[in-house]
Amino acid sequence: MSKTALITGISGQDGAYLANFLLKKKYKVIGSDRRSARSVNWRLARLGIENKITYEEMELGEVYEIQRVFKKYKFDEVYNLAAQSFVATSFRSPLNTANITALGTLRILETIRSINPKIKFYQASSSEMYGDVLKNIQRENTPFNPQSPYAISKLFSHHLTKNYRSSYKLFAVSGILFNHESPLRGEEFVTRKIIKGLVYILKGKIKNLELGNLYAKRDWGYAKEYVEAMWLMLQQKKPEDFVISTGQTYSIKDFINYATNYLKMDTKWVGNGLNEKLINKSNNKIIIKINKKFFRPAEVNFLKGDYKKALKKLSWKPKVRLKELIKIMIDEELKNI
Ligand code: G4F
Repeated sequence: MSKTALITGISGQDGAYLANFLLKKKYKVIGSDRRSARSVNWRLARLGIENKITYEEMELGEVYEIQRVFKKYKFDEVYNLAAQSFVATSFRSPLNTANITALGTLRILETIRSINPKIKFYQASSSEMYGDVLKNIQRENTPFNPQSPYAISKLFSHHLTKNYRSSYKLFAVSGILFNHESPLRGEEFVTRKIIKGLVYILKGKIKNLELGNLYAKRDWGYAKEYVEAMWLMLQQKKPEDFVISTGQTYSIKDFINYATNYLKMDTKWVGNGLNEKLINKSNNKIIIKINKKFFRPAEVNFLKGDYKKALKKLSWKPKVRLKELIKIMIDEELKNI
């Protein structure tokens, strides 16, 4: 018999890829979102699956809405991908971030515990929880040191998932996913902002792009591959948490250099600090400049994850590395301009 899965945050990048993956495995997919996001299904449309999903409006701030949805269907698996997921916004909206990204998880876990404790639960934990890192490669047992209301909310949900697993014997797991990108990434995140910006500059649609800290380093993988790891975690005999990453780290500046290289833009960096700029060598025009409004009150400077446990127990490993990921994102951006 086919399984039924609930994906919260269905309209986001991971929600779309996971829905596509589960549909291929013959799951019945129920996708939920908060009201305002419901019409934003361009990602599902891009994957050609917008008519294959059953949509439910479910505000994670409202426990009655969650209970209503859980009473209506018999879920085998629940993937909690919904969150206020933009780190910068969490500094401006800490209460909303905590209510959705932290307490939303508590509302779901309480619902599972009271309505059907057999449901398998996946929590989208984040490498942001490592924050100001205490080890130069981060694993499942590396201590956390979160640096934003977003990361603190994710850490609450991470510990809560563990706690419900040990206290109530739920099959509840967290995937600690490092940054994962794709052509379906929101335009506010740095990778898509850079790719879209450079393509628009090349096509003469905009003059230049403004960014914040160019020296933060991230472990960037391909989102389409990462959703398979989420599913694999729920197919194990024993519920356990896993790091999902590439094991490689690059700065925002490296990312820009690879992208301009692939786009065959002849550029050079000049100046430093807030005056650093990327110049088009052929006409001396500014392509990228720094705007301090994109700096965060506290930054996560370095992330690099060790996916060895996932390789050993899930037989999962990343295939797409950064240069290939940039190529995928640029090719799709050029196609859809
Ligand atoms: O692309 P970002 O906004 O992603 P961030 O903050 O690493 O978070 C993402 O990955 C996490 C996984 O580790 C997720 F949990 C989270 O939900 C989200 O998906 O920023 C990446 C880096 C930061 O250091 C930021 O300061 O890029 C730097 N940056 C520099 N200029 C910028 C910009 N980030 C954005 N968004 N916009 C800029 O103009």
